Amino acid sequence: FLQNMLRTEDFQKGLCDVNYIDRHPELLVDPNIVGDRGTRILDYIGEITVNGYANAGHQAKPDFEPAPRLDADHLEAPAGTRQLLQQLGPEGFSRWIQEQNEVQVMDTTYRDAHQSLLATRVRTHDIMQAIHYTACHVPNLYAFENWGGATFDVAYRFLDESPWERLRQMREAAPNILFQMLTRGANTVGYTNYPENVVRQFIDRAAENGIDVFRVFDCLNQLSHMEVTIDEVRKLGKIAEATICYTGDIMDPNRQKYSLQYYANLAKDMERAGANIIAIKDMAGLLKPEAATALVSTLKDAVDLPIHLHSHSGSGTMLYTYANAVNAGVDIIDLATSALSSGTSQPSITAMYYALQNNPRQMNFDVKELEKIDRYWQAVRPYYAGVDAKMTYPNTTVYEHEMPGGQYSNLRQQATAVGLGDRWLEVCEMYHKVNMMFGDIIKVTPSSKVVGDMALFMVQNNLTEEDIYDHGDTIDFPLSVVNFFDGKLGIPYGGFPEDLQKIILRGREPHLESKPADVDFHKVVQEMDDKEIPISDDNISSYCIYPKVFSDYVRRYKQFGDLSVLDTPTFFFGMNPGEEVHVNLEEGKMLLIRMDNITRPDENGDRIVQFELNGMPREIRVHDKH
Ligand code: 3PY
Ligand code: ZN
Repeated sequence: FLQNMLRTEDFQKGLCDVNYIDRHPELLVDPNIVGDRGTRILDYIGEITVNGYANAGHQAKPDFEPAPRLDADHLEAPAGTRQLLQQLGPEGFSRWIQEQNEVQVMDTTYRDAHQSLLATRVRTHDIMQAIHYTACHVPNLYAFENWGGATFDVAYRFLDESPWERLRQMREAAPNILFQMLTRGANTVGYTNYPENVVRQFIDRAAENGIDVFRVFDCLNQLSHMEVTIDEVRKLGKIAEATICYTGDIMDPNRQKYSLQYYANLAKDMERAGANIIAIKDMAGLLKPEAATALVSTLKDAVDLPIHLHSHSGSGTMLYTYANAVNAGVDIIDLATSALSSGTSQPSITAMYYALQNNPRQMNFDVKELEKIDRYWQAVRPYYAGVDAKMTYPNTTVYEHEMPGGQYSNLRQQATAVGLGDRWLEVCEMYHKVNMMFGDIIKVTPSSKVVGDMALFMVQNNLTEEDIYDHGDTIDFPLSVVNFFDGKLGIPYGGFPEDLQKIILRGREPHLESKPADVDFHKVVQEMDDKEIPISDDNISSYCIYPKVFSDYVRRYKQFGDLSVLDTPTFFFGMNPGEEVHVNLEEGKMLLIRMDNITRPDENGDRIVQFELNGMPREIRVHDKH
């Protein structure tokens, strides 16, 4: 290192200030650390460069604007809500929230915002460039929503990352602010009901790795499916935020299945079941401004717990809804950095800041810092253009179809994939019809998927509602629909529509839910060992929830090593000839990778990708699949 340093021009000119190393990352390069990790990373870059991400074919890496650096390396995060929770305990902390005049804000940038806009693809690498700075400069945030929901399986499935490792890294960088996760009750972060001991073990691991607040919901608002999680969270001394999923319109006299009274009763039941906070989860963004006033006031009267509002901006009316909720006394609201806000995501944190200016409950943030953080995300969002639905304009048809923010772009992609791109409007209309045929159900993962599957199926096969009733006995319905009517997700409020249930189950009795039996963890460990999967408590949990997805991740990890160290453009696009990238393997261990050339395919279709790795020539052979 010293020899390298003595040779630099800056050093010879005496320019050795505190940013010296930042300007000269190549000084940390040591040819002796290249070894196996370096080779495996080259294997990955070679593969992506030749065959593209997810084998989609080669794509030259676009010329991205560099993201501004959010430098807070020299700062220590000041005490925040996490320390308060440690001092006060869950009950005391829950009272503290209610005593605050200022509305509290949860920042969803690291979870729901990108789940709703960018197919959940935001990588640890990009989060880690922002989180410490945010924790230092916006320390009075109530919480980060940064884990759970779809981030768990997407990390393994599409990003070659461990969600546990992401959580640990975030915890280290932001020790002062509460971390909140989204868990689907008995489905945890999966799509089916898991055995009780799997649910409990998963919650234990999440808490151990850094989660403080568990937002638990059930896709049919069935409290019995949330009780195990609430119980486990309370045992661990963490915060249980029980969730009411909001659907329909409480102000519409023709939609009174889910009435104000229904929501108030549910909140009271949740309080009795041990909830510390009640969340209103408006996953589709259906809560209109006047309805927000009525719902928040009613829930504040119904229970003696903080009320936390979560919504999505699809319709474009959400700042007004949030402002009404704030004026009605809501305790916490969910917002996201502007560049990842609006559309199917949450409203913008800075827009809300100004919307509440001169309101006595305005939050006390340094808005200039929030804007600076946002400039970073403005630069990062284009990395994900391939999955970005760019749904940023208001779309009020959401009041008709009621599709959750996170589902809209996904289902649209699915529709396009099966050739229904130009019939999207019909799919949306059918989604609404199917919901009504199913008896007007709560639609959120995974019940929303059932409605989506049925809507796609009907449009694809040109089936009308009458066709289903007239000759449904000859139709092979999607498996998720059959399982739903079998009671595998539970029983919807008000029960199943019996006629349709008979048709879909071909006249047989529904199996109705039977609780899955506990797994034998010894057997699980044996099975993992047989497959040469490393054993750890976190890995056991991942394997129980996602056996195949997790096994595939382990296989790729063995092939390519830890890919979370790569910058995002390189991860998705590989490298262009002549380009150079730095990869920080760990503190003080850096790879300097230069890509020189790619040869034409030989007679076997193989190409040679020529690199320099820390100054040493390296060649990687890659089969061109295209
Ligand atoms: C999830 O379950 O992942 C959701 O975000 C539901 O809204
Ligand atoms: Zn959401």
